[in-house]
Amino acid sequence: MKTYFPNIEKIKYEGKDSKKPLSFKFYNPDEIVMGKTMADHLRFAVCYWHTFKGTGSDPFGPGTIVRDFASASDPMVQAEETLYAAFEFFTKLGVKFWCFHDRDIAPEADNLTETNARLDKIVAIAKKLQSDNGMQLLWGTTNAFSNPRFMNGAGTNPSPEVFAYAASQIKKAIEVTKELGGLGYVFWGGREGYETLLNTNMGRELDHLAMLMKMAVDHKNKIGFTGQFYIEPKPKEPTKHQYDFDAGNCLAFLRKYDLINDFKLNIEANHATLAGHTFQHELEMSAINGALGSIDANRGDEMLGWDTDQFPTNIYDTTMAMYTVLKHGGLTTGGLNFDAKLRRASTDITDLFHAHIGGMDAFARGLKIAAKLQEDGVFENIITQRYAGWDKDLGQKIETGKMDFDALEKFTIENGEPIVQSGHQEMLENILNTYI
Ligand code: XUL
Ligand code: CO
Repeated sequence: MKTYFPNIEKIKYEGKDSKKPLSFKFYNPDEIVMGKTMADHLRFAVCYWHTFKGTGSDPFGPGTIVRDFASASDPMVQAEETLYAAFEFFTKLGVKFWCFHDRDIAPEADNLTETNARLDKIVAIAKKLQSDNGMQLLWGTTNAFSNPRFMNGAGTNPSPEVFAYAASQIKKAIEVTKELGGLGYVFWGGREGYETLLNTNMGRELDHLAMLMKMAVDHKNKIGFTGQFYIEPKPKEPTKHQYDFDAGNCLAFLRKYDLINDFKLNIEANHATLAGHTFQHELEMSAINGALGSIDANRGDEMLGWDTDQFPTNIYDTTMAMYTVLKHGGLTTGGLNFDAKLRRASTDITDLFHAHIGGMDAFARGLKIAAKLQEDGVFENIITQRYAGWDKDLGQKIETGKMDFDALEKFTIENGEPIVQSGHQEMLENILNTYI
């Protein structure tokens, strides 16, 4: 069989003292952390679009990355070769999950019927490759943002004909996700947003988006797809105002349109920072609303205000993210999908391995540090202490709804000035650093 990575053997765990670049220093899949293997905690997934379709193109120039598997002139041959290369990559890297958009794996044809036939052909090969290699689809999705027909949005397009096209694509993408036994399906509102209110009826667009989601839920039930639906928040880019701004915004949308029980969130690190939040904030916001679903593991650049989609390397961030994930019981249907791309000048095929190895090691370290923090109850004990007043007389009366403004005023007049308590932030940061 043809190999696309001939000089690369299966990546092994060698421990932190290994000097071999193509090895894991911290990610040891079978190592038990808090009663579960690292592999089961982290559930790493490779994303198809950046890893196998990324060319390094940017607004200033064309692609720089040339791959053997993408060299065929016939787009369907190219799609097949890319798929074989992808499964060789997954196996050599040692991940169990992958994610894709419909258009990543099979090229569009001249009409939807032909396009769907192409997709079916590739999906049949993918199904066999999944079972031959013990791989699972973490989630599928549709690309309803690249084709110019979607320039004014998909579900939020001013033309119902485009809405219909988007719905047809989503229908098929959910069906192929089901066919591949996908554990989930993601809605990222690619061009669901707007540039100017001079031409936009925001209320009507949001109603339409909700209608599209409702139809998706109905179709899911109709065909018996049992995977989890996710919304992936992002505040801006490509449009100025993306409707799925952040976790809080998505949750409000889901509640308003009575969709809250049908969706969880797929939180992406770089989208969180674009929204002016930390990655951990978005995870925590999702979790406290029962909506922590899956994660797009990447990072932005502190100096740049756009979605740089870099591979995660910051141990502080991976630690805090895993701390929140562990605190809320871990990932169930979801996983850590590397929605991350190589820098434009990282053109070697080995760079793809280095990038993923680095991301996996960064999360493995984050997991271990977070587990230790959790086991030692470092912050939990301090937080419990900080809110101790709420477990006593006054706090309990307020929490259980036994007080009103008159009663609280009476209490305050009788008891005088409250005693302030320090938040001890610097001390806590110092403690955290002793763990990192
Ligand atoms: C875009 C992004 C998407 C989604 C899937 O910023 O993150 O790749 O993850 O459509
Ligand atoms: Co993403």
